[in-house]
Amino acid sequence: MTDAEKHTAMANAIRALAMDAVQTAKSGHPGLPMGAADIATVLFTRHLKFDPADPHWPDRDRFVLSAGHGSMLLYAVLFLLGYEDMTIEELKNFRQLGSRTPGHPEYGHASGVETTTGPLGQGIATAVGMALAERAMNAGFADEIVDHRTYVLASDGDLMEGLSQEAITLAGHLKLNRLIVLFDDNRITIDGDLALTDSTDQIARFKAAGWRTMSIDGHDREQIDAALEDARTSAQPTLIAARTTIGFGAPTKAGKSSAHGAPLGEEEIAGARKALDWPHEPFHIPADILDAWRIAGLRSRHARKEWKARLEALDAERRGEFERRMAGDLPVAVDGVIEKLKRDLASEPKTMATRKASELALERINPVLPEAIGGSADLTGSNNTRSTDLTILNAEDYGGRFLHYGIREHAMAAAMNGMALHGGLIPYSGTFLIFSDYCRPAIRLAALMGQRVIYVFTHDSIGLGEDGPTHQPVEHLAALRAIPNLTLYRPADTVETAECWQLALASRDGPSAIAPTRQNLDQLRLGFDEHNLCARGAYQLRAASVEAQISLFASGSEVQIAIQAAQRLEAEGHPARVVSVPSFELFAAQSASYRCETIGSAPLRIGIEAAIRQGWDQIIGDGGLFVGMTGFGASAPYQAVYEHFGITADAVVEQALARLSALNGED
Ligand SMILES: Cc1ncc(C[n+]2csc(CCOP(=O)(O)OP(=O)(O)O)c2C)c(N)n1
Repeated sequence: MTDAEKHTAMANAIRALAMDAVQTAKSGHPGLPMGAADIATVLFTRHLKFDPADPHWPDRDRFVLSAGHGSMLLYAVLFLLGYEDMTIEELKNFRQLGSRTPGHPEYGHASGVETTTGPLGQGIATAVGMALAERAMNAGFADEIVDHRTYVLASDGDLMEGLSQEAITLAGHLKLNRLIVLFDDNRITIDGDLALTDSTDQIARFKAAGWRTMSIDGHDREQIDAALEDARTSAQPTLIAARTTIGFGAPTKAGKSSAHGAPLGEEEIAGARKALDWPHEPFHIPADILDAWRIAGLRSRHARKEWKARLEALDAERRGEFERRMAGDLPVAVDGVIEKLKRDLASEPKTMATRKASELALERINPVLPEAIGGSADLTGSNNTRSTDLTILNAEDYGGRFLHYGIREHAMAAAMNGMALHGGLIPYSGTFLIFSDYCRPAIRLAALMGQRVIYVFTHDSIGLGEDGPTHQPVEHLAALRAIPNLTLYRPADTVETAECWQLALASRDGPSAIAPTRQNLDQLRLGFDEHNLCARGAYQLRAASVEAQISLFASGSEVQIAIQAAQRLEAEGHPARVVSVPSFELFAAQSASYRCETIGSAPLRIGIEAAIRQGWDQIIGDGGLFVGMTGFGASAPYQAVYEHFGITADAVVEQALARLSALNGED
């Protein structure tokens, strides 16, 4: 076999596995794997650095299939290269329950799947975070330990999504020259020819964002090889626009949208087998072709062994630090600084906005947590996410630890996913809570992938005041609470804020969102308690003098309203207790007995939160009284807005008394 014939056979192995797996599953996307098979073959057999025997090797190159619908491309390649957990059985079980081969690649299902993709645009933006993490870790540990690249395969759909614009401009600005995007330039989307919907000159677009660009024939192995070689020497991130034919080899469907997302059908597959000169049975790869792939899978074994020797040669402290960070273990000092902060706050209580309290916590945390990379989407001074010790991370200094993401909330959230997935870093960053909507698809993926990403969503309610209803979140707390595996914190004061930070950092298996206020709040927790009371999600902050008639539940800035209301109700002869609820999710995870005890048995339960009621019924019940928002806010100084919407201690007392009378059958 000539080299050219060998390449073609290896690429055809991908094509055959993809069309057969999709046909067997009776669903899936054969078009992209068949079209991009030549690109993948050259990339994985000649350029990508990885070792199937050690899929988590920290210095491996990362490969992100941004066009996640083409998952069979990745699964086929992983099988062919010899990743142990990607067996031929898994390919036969494509898209079946419990398989390692779900419809779209899902992080944690099979080794070699670096991130979950499927929502177009997410992969390329996540990869920006991976490429950034590589540079940040390189700045700390040098070339001998951290020296790899991030490759992306992106489709027309990826590049049409708005998120990709945020991502490519961020990568260009940061000069992430180890990011290489292979664009599967097939000019077909589901609805038909790309000309239906888009006229963008992608080369000009990427150039304008500071990328190096190339255009090649995506079926010419020499051109693919040369472009990838060239990209390695670039001082900028690289776009390789590779013109391909979707469904390459399919006799009537190649080049058409009909190849995109449905089984080709028996007849078409038979025709493709002929056209590709692939006479083999479904799922059968001839030994010589499989051997060629397996040999390619061994390509970087030596490099990995050399890397391991270099790691072992490091002094014990440095090596230990690298291994600790990659394992995601926190330094022991973190708990100590939080405890010290709580002691300081007990001896000198502070009235301040919880966004400021968050900064206070970061001032203590960041010096002992070198893996924390902070940031903000152009609201640094408002989000209070930059502690004084953090220098700027930019193209001139990847060793900085604070990133100005610009007004790119969505890419910020996606890049944080990439950093967390890369390992060695704990990304946190801020914007206004209202703009969590702009981050939401990436937050959802962080939750789905179980990544430790921390969002600081300040300006958490109508309490932000004058900016008005466009900036005042009302449904956002409920919307974030609806995302499984995301923990939302709404701390009530300085002490709770410190505790919420401690919990967010310790949460290794999922993202956290902290929602601090713009406005000042009194410190409510005055004594020192070594326990993290927020860890239980809700706890009694104020007891009633005798058996409570009323239980008041509140989060964040409304806890102080609850306390004032409880004091007045007590004064009027109605014993009232207050429960602070910093996190619904953590409370829901407590034992039934703790939840029962915390909810209590007072005949009247009142929830207070400057947001919509949704979600509160699980605490206050259907018959509970809710003091909050039912619509959008208003622009005015915050005290006036609270007054206007009736979220005050007076209003709570008035409603409580009215409800008590009704409960007691009085008029
Ligand atoms: C955010 C998002 N919107 C819509 C979809 C559904 N979808 C899957 S693939 C695709 C577009 C297909 O075109 P292209 O990206 O060029 O892929 P190709 O046809 O080349 O495989 C769409 C709209 C999606 N996966 N993600």
